[in-house]
Amino acid sequence: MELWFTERQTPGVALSFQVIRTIHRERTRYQDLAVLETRDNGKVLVLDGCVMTTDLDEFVYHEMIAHVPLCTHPCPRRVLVIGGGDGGTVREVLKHDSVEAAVLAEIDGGVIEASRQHLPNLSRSLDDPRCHVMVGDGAEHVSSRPGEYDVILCDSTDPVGPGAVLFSGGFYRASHQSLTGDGVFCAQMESPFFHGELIGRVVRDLRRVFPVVRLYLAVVPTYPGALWSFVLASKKADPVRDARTVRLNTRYYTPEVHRAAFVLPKFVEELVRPESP
Ligand code: AG3
Repeated sequence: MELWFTERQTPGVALSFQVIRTIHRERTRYQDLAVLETRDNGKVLVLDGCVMTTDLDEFVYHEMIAHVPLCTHPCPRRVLVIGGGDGGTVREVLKHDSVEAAVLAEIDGGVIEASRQHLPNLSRSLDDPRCHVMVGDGAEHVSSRPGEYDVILCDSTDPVGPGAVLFSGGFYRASHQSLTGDGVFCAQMESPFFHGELIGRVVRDLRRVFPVVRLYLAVVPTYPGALWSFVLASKKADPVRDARTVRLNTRYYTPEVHRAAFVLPKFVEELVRPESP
């Protein structure tokens, strides 16, 4: 008998994985959490029925959410990761020698625990002496830490449930204040195919706060739409013109991919085009 897990990505689109076994399942304080062993994607972390990461393609997302902003900043020393309790983003952040501290602010301690137990490839980084794990509200954390971080990475879930506040104008203003003078902010921003309006709204909100705001893309086959977006907002450096070439052990990210990721297909470019006055 075959067992399948299906994510209903939209009311009319679904993606299914053949499941070998359920490794872990719990109701955390915040959400329904599952770690599945699948036939073709290896281990899959699922929160509230949504695929967060799979062994097969996690490197794309984690490398792109970390290295694009970290190579944009002239010298990132203090980095905050909001969400990201699986540890994949921190793992990539720590590949940068300049980084002295990677602070993880994850609201759901259950995600950190389950990842430590079942997803060591992602979570090992959380034991690095440069990593400081904090179970708590990332939005609250930035509001109380002015001028503290060089880079803030928002590795959130979809804009529903506990992650919704991380897509709000108030959070972007607080993040701006929590950054140093040449700080860089970056957030995962869903798929242009299904979240075009959200992308447009967030880019407009960020442009009210940051002088440089740009969207970039990567292909994550297990996320809705597969074409995934990230938004980068910066106080000074431009992510294309000023990107540093850093020698990194990666599988997706290269300096060429960094530049190419900012080349937007026309329908995506139209989502973020500033309205003419
Ligand atoms: N965070 C973004 C996952 C969004 C996927 N959405 C969905 N499957 N509906 C991933 C966290 C990985 N560290």
